[in-house]
Amino acid sequence: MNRVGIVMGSASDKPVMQHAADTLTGLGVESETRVLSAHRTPDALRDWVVESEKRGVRVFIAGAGAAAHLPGVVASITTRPVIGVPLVAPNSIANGLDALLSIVQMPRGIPVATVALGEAGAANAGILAAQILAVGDEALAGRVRMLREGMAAKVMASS
Ligand code: RP5
Repeated sequence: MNRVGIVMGSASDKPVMQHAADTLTGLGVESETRVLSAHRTPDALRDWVVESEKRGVRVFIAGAGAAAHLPGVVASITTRPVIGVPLVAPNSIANGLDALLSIVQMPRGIPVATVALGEAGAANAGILAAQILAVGDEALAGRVRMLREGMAAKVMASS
């Protein structure tokens, strides 16, 4: 069952958002990915959020650049946790500051957990989604701990 739904505003976002999907795969979490836009395909976006939640999606990851309303709109449709990934659009202002502020400045009552810009943020979104699911899944919690231990071992080996 796909427990995480990943959505992005444009096909041009795919290379960066792939890091979220790959991270989840590495942790043994199945996900599904869609390109849907808050502005260009609002009805299809709503349908996908509602239907994927019914199919078993428990956490959403939404990545967008520029006027990055996608994560906030997803959060307005569902009460599942939504993680927002700011991306650097080709016409970005200040290397993605536009998207970061669009995603982080949600109104009170409709939260989006905002991660860092770009690839690191997309990977962290995958880890954070896994950590949310791991609250009720001890096997997954163990895999997240192993990921941490692997990172620590790499750091120690590099000194
Ligand atoms: C956003 O605008 C997308 O998420 C993308 O990051 C940016 C540019 O999209 P395209 O014009 O390349 O489709 O909606």
